[in-house]
Amino acid sequence: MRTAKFERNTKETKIKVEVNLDGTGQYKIDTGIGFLNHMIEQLSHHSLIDISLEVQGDLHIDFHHTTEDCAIAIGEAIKQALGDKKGITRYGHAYIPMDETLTRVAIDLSGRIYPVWKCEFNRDKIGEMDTELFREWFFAFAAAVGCNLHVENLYGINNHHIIESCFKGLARSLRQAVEIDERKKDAIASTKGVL
Ligand SMILES: [Mn+2]
Repeated sequence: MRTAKFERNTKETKIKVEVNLDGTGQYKIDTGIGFLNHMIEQLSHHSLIDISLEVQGDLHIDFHHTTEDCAIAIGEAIKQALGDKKGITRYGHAYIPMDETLTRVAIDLSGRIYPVWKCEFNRDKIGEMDTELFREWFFAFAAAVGCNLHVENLYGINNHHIIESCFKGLARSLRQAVEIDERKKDAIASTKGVL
């Protein structure tokens, strides 16, 4: 089993996270932000990566530090669990419809950091969560994992659907990308020999 535990403590947030890449999508998520919990639960459920996440953040200031630091911690844990990345499929992509909304996500676990974010919201908040923070979450996640991550909402009306389809798209993309390729399980998926 490819697992990792990661702890991150700053004056802004205290975070404990555990992941199992070879899980079944079991989760226990407590960020202190209801809507963010809902999104990270989607990530676990649809990626089949078990995630346990406990966060004490400075929510009395705003949700920024907690949102960004959660993404850093989950990303770090996934990177650790991937180890030398031997045998992984490396690439993944997904088109996720949610009623009127369609979102495309593509990922390359290349070790290089390049987030592309093409999503717009026409509401400032979903639940208590500021919509501008989702971009921060995806950028921080891509940087921590070390990946190219392209997220584009192709069309959509409902802001809850738009962002939920982004998290589900990341989940399904990750599920493919971290999967061990049985035909190449002892090799690194790069002609360079390193990821
Ligand atoms: Mn929902």
